[in-house]
Amino acid sequence: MLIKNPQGWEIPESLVTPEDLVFNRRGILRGAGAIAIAGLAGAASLPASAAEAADPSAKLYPVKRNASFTADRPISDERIVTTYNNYYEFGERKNIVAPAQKLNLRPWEITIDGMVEKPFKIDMDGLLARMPLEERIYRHRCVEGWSFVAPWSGFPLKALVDLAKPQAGATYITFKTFLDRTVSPGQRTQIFYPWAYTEGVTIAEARNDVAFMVTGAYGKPLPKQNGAPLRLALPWKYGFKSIKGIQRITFSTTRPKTFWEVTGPSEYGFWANVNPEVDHPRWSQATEEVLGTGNRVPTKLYNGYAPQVASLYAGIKGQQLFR
Ligand SMILES: Nc1nc2c(c(=O)[nH]1)N[C@H]1C(S)=C(S)[C@@H](COP(=O)(O)O)O[C@H]1N2
Ligand SMILES: [Mo]
Repeated sequence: MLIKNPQGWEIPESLVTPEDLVFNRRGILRGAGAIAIAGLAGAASLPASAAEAADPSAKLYPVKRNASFTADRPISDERIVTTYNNYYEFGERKNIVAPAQKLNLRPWEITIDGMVEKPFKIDMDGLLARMPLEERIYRHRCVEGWSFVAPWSGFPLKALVDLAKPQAGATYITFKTFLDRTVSPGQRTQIFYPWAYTEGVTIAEARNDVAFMVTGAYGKPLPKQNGAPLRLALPWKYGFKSIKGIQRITFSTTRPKTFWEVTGPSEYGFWANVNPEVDHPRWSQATEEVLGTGNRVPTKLYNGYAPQVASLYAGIKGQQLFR
């Protein structure tokens, strides 16, 4: 995100003691146990294919495309979208594909709590079974000034809100990424960040048609580096709102403090709606580089989704909607 970390004591990851090797004798024991259990499971029922063993949702894709969500630009190369990533849990550089593979996608439990009728946990495959899956072509605009177009698979966020049954007074939803220092080098060594990564929306935003939960891409399960097994896509907002690796969804009356708001309050806010006329404090937001094309093109208000979302903000005054 191009934030300069002011801490002089920040040290490169390569110099940090690999504490999982030093302290984690229990980790080694757990590893041995896991192999034994996998052996038993394998004897009982062999998985249909290696892909399904790795991700039991593989058989769900591809899903039917929803023709209401198309883009006025070509879909970006799958190779680009799946190799040029922002995922600070796995490093601050763009190529985090290799470290991200350490993330275990099963079991994956999502906690739904706060102001709901009854808090509950649901495992990823149970959630997938209950949600209406579809494919949408979405634009993505990073606050850093680059963009792409991707075919995401998933379900409308409002379907999840309905499943959660928020109480009448709830106004905000907070999303949190997994927290596991044994898996995430960022959470282990970049300790000045306010982990776990946190994002939020209003329930009105969540109920908008465009707000989408992503579980797949390019007709397949979502790659780990893109936020598997569950991420958000809010394409009218800067990319950092589209939180990856979601494990907790909390309903409240208070507005969450988000990861980037806490990290850089003078540069990043809660709303973060795309607006080419409101500059980032350190660069212009007027144009964007469309990944893979070599072109810079003008950025659009609400990233082109103004007809669907602008009315959400009609009543909001005196607040910084565009950073
Ligand atoms: N948990 C988590 N979610 C995250 C981020 C992150 O660092 N951690 N980066 C955000 C940013 S800045 C962008 S642009 C998008 C990038 O998504 P992509 O890698 O699928 O393109 O993820 C967003 N979601
Ligand atoms: Mo971003």
